[in-house]
Amino acid sequence: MILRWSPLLLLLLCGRSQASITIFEDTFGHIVNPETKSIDIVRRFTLTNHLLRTQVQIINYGATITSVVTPDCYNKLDDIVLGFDYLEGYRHPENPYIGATIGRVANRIQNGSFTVDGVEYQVEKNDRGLNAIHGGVKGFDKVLWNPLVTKSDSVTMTYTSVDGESGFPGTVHVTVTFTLTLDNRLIIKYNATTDKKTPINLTNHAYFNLAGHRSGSRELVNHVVKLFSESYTEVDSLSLPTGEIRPVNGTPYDLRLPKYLGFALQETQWKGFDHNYLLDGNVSTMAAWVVHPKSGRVLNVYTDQPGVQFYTGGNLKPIYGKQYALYDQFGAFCLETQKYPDALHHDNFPSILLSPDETYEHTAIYEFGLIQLWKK
Ligand SMILES: *[C@@H]1O[C@H](CO)[C@@H](O)[C@H](O)[C@H]1NC(C)=O
Ligand SMILES: *[C@@H]1O[C@H](CO)[C@@H](O)[C@H](O)[C@H]1NC(C)=O
Ligand SMILES: *[C@@H]1O[C@H](CO)[C@@H](O)[C@H](O)[C@H]1NC(C)=O
Ligand SMILES: CC(=O)N[C@H]1CO[C@H](CO)[C@@H](O)[C@@H]1O
Repeated sequence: MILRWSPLLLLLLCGRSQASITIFEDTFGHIVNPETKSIDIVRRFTLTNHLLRTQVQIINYGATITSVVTPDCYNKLDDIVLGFDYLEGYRHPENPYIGATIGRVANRIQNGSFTVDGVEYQVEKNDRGLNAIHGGVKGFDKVLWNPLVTKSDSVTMTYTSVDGESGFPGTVHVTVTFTLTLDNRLIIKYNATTDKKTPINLTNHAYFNLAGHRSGSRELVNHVVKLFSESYTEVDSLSLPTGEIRPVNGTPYDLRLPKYLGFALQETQWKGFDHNYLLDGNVSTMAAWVVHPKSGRVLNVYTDQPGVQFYTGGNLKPIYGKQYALYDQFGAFCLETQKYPDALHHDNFPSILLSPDETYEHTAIYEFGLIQLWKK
């Protein structure tokens, strides 16, 4: 009998240990603790799916996804998320939240002001001095989280945001668990509790380019996108929701059938996408499907949240990322699962207020796959 070299044979030879997920921990950088002045290690966790050759890296600064390496149809590995090689890149004030966990409130709060039970709160207006965005100047993306390897396939990060941080009421305990499964799903589970009523809705800001992080807009336009959504929340010229929920039908934002992103972007007259799409909030049904036909890479997104922000990187300014790759406008896309933006000012949007007797829970699943070129 002639033994042919096949993945199955490799699996048999290498034994059961290869059909597993492992976690490796190392040092990504150092940071001076602002209170104690002691030096804290920024830890990096590498989750590897040995069977499907996928590797996800997460650091505890900002509970940030720094790298996602997956094979293409030709078995060539590439990193498909934007990021930086060093901590300085993530700490830079102009880092556009690359890969980070966003909180307390993802997206914009108009004027940075809101009312909870008759009390008015003013939070930092860090969006052009007009609105609050992504939790303030020092949001959850700019703090060191407490990491814990809970299982052989999961890393959990916790953070306590004290009462009054960035102007928000209540001490909030937040937990984010990243799990890589054998079938190549990166599952992100968030939960949070508070001791005073406060707005909460968290997300992750990974920027994907399935052709590889250095491929830029040249390849972004070759992605094909399908969003399982019939409607979106309309925004004004400052990207603030008007409160209107519009059907996608007849608009450039209709992605109910697969569409080449280049064509879709052209239909928006190159204003691009930065829109919140309404979902049914069922974690077992697909929310988004993105394919890069040349490499064969596929990204499927699932969530229990009522919305997903589809962003095509229109505001990306030229910056150098990993391995001196130049990231530029329309060089990547984000699919941020979330409650609707500026929900605090729109009674018709699902509430984002969390009470002390409740637990905020949110699941987002990013599933990495390949298109099936040949049917068996
Ligand atoms: C925000 O400020 C503008 C200008 O002061 C005002 O017209 C608008 O009503 C404010 N919006 C909210 C939601 O407070
Ligand atoms: C929140 O997440 C942590 C870590 O996964 C878990 O221990 C805890 O039970 C969760 N709480 C709830 C209410 O789900
Ligand atoms: C969610 O979707 C699954 C699969 O389509 C379906 O079986 C289930 O009934 C749905 N759940 C709800 C609450 O609609
Ligand atoms: C629309 C929605 O689900 N809003 C939720 C925001 O978070 C709080 C706490 O989990 C929930 O009670 C709200 O229902």
